[in-house]
Amino acid sequence: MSKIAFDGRHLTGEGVERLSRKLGDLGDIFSDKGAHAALPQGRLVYEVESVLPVKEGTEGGLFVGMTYIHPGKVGREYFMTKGHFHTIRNRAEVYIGIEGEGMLILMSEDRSRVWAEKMRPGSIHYIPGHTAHRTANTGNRILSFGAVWPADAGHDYATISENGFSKILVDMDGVPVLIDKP
Ligand code: PAN
Ligand code: ZN
Repeated sequence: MSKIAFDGRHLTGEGVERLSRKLGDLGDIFSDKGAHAALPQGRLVYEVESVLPVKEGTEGGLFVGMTYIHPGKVGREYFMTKGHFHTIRNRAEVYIGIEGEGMLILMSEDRSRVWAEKMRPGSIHYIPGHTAHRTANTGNRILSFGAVWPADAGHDYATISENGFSKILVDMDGVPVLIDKP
């Protein structure tokens, strides 16, 4: 029997690592700096639970994780993850929508193309290599999804922290729309 399970709310079992990201940790990702500064910096934006059955960097190994993004907005921009490229750029990943509604936002390595896929319970998303990825909660309850990625992929957050994505996802009269970064 598997030692790890998803009980509908959380990953349970041995060796589950947890991290949380609050508004105060995410000052560089939201474009409306004034709106960001006006919100409580301790507010929880998302949590990640992961299971790393092999050592980070193991070629051929896989990691599995769950992400839970709370509903909310910073200005017109939805609560979202930091986003990253994989350090080994050709490493792909799979996301599976579990609960709530959101958008997976993807950007090509040369920044020329940004596109989005709708996430909902049961949706399956293949994130190709060389593609930055982040997720936004566009609904009014928690968005949760599962992820599986290669153990040697690594996370390059710096490139996104410095330049962001070339488009941002904003609420336009209740509809999520990708627009050029202001
Ligand atoms: C996911 C992400 C998770 C949180 O497991 O790490 O959704 O997003 P950030 O890592 O961008 O904060 C994944 O893509 N792993 O590779
Ligand atoms: Zn990833």
